[in-house]
Amino acid sequence: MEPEIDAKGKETIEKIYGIMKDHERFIVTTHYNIDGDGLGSEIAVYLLLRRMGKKVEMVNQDKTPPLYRFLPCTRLIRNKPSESMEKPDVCIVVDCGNLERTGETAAFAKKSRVIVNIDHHFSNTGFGTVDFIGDRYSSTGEMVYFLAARHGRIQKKQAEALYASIITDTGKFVHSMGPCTLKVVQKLIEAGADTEKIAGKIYMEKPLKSLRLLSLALSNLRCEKDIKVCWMTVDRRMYALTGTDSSDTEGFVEMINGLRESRAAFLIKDDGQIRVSLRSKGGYDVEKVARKFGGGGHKQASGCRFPGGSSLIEVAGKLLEEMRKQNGRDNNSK
Ligand SMILES: [Mn+2]
Repeated sequence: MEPEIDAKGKETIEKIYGIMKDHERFIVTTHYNIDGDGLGSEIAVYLLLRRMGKKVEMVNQDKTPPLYRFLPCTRLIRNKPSESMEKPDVCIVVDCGNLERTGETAAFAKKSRVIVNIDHHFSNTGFGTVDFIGDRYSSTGEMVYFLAARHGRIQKKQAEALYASIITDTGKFVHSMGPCTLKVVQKLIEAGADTEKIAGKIYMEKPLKSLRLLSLALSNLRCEKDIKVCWMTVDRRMYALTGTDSSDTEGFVEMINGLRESRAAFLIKDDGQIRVSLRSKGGYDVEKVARKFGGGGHKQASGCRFPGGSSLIEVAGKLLEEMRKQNGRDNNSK
């Protein structure tokens, strides 16, 4: 059974594929704070353009997190385009709700003649010349699958990049599962994706120091029983004591959201910059909470930032206040 896409999606894929055929020089990019979905989607689009014989560069503001460096072609990613690519014909932006999410790469995107925006964030601003936006998809990777499949058989490397997109953006197939997510996964496996290798690289190679960091963070785990929100903080002292950085907090917030006592959870990280990751089991809309503070994401997984130097307890207080309001609204509407 072929995974199906709605008529509008099909039409958009045709338009994007046409743009790819009709132009020569491309930049592909994703958001800062790179995650598995953004990166996997970016690599799959890059490989597609290469197969089509196009000139293409991957350009990201942020460095690829070490965790994902096993994915194909990550060594080719640049932090700015080469001179000849500063004004590309087309910039393809994946997994970004708005163009600002690409950080410094936005300047090059703006110099391109055409911007193609492929994304599954509900709040996407439609910043592209062509927009393929669909919040029924688990991940941007799932959307890119349809574009890649338009060209013919999916390559093994593309399949592996896209599998990394889907497994990470669904929290290992726990949330955000769309109506054809598993059909797409089936196609990726048929194309040769080594699912055990990918899951193993992403989830089974945690360094010991990250558990030492977790043990420090857990010492200040708090549970707001009245609204069923659990949260904790990781500060600079903890990073220094364990020789870790924010990439070692992978999985922490999911872990506390997994508590029976929580309907939603957040983690506040302070390494000079203050970043918050929020997760929900569905009862809270954490995208709304993050958006209130200039961030965004999805209903069940989102993030935002606060000015460096803010008190972490005050940050928690602000987040909890928003969540209390939401909890109150839900109770009133019942
Ligand atoms: Mn995504």
